[in-house]
Amino acid sequence: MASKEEEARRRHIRLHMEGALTARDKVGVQDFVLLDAHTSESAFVENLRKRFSENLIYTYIGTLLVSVNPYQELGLYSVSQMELYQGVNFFELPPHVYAIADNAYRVMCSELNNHFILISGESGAGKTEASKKILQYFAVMCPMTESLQVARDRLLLSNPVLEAFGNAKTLRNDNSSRFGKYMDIQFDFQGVPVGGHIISYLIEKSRVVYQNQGERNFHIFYQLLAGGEAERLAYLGLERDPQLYKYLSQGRCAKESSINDKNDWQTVSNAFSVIEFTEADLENLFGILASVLHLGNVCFEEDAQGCAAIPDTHEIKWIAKLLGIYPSVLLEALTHRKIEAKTEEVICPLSPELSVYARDAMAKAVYGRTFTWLVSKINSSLVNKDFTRKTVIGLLDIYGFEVFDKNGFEQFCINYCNEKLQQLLIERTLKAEQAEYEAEGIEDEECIRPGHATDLSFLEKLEEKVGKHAHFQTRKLAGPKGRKRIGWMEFRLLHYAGEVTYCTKGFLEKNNDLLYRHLKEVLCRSKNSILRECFLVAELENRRRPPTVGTQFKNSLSSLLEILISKEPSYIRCIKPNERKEPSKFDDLLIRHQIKYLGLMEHLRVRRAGFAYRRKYEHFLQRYKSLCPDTWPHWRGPPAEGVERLIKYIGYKPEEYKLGRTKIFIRFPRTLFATEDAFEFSKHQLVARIQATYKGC
Ligand code: AOV
Ligand code: MG
Repeated sequence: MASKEEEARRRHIRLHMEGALTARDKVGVQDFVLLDAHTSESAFVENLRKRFSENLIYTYIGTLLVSVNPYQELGLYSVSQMELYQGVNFFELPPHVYAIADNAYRVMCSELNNHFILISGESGAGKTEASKKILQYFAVMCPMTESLQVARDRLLLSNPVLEAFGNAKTLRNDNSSRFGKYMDIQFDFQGVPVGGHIISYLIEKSRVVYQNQGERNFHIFYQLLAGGEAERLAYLGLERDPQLYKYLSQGRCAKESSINDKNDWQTVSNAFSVIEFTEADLENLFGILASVLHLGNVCFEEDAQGCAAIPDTHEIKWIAKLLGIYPSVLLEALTHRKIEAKTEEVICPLSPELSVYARDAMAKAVYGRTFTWLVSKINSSLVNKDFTRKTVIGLLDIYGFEVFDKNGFEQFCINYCNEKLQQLLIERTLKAEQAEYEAEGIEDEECIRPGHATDLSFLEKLEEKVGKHAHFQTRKLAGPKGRKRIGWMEFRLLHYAGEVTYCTKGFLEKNNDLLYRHLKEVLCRSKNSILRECFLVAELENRRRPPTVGTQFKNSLSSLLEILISKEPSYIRCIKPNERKEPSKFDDLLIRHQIKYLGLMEHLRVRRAGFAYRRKYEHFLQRYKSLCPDTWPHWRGPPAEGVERLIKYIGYKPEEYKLGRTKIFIRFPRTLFATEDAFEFSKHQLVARIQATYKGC
């Protein structure tokens, strides 16, 4: 870095440190560990509020980052900001999501291990935005070769494509992730990003056919209609107006002022070309989207025998054309069901209600599997076979905990997933703390015991209960006096993030996710090459029932936890400041509730009880060796001894630190701040100042 920039950086750091120590009354403290010893929840909220009102949305608890969604652009994410955070220790600059990214990256490079960054918080709290900022940080700041620029661009552009197909406007968030996403960013041994891999979790298929009032279908449908070229729409048989499509208009907010579908279409189209989608791929893909829209407009009537009939076959013809199937075959499959008797197949007509069910099941299956296809298509463009020795940083951005007036199977799965991740975090932070002290030979005198983690083993109870009671959806539970009573078809769960009452209507159906065999056969024979990859004939030959959606989801989450457990964690906890998606509005109650269920007070206590900061001897010595004549300019002996000599010289008191096997543990941040402060001054002033600092104490 040029010396001028270095100077500016140091000035920034100084200002900040002074700020951290003196101006806390105005802007709060940047690390909750710096608050007074017995911090109450109110003091915690107050600190967040002070910072939020100064547009300081980030605060640490040690190395965990708390982020409050500002709902406005604050100019925090420029390249010059990224440069500022490169290679800087946590406490040297104001908290930032870039510091988390940079720290994981540097540890990965020096220790050649794998990492993950877990971003959690409720719907609309800012998880997806944080994950995008982290990805951008790596894309801009990591070393790059010309040949790998394409890999980098594909990594970045996978985001708008997946968001278009997997995000939607909900009541909680205008860009709500309706699928879970785990993305590994792969680096070679020099720290160059060379490729990636994405795993998606349970896309909310039901949204394709039904949206609540005030919500929309997946963005891509509206983008295609708003931005698609006129010839493309004509080829697909589509009109521009989303109100014409039943699957797009039930939520009565197809046109949403905060969303620019036309612009987003441009971004997505550009991303498609960088991720190597051919024109044929796109034709097939949009053919599928259009056929879903046509399918939604297929209406059924009851004939004289009470069976379903399709009076207007206009839409059927479009679907048949776009999917490369015979209209008559599709028409029969939507209105009849094949039942296999011992030796023969019997074709039974469906009632209009069952035909609607079959139609919606087809739309959901087609969209859901196409989404999976899309993820694997992106993955194949992110594969880089030329690099074998890779380390990864995984980014986990999953749908946040959500509670609506009516909560169904989708909320049950989403909230279950959040529960699992919460449990992981609590166990990992508490246990990791304990394990590190043990590994470093440091006695744990205070209150950190892994037993605390089991306080949150609520999930096992939930699994036990739900698993054993096959008919739990019909349980009639009466709520205690004064609380909302639980209806006949409802059950209530006490989640870590609050109580949720679930309505079991549709649970079984969604869990079984049945697509009639007749329709499956039609889709297997489709000439649309994406569908042919999604619906394999082999599936028809397999007579065994596929596992339920719930079971599949549970299994995929178990594998996710295994992936995470093998990696070094970093945590970002996102907080939603208000329910109205408004800037500068700090809703105390709402925030207090999140602090509670995110376990932030617990986390702070653990951090406080232990040692706020820890550094490897080599790193500590490298940074501060200029503070002691014995270690400056070179220390030839073991780093641990060098550090001991150094801290004796500058006058650390015994209660301020502990020396482990490979690291120094510093109990109070102020010790580190003072050391860092000292580091700022010239050599001449140095000794006098340090001695004064510590003698005066
Ligand atoms: P989520 O991922 O946590 O919700 P998002 O990351 O989509 O939430 O954030 C919701 C909205 O808040 C974004 O669309 C932005 O308008 C705004 N926002 C979030 N973070 C920032 C930020 N750092 N700066 C400015 N605006 C921000 V969900 O996917 O619904 O669980 O399922
Ligand atoms: Mg999201």
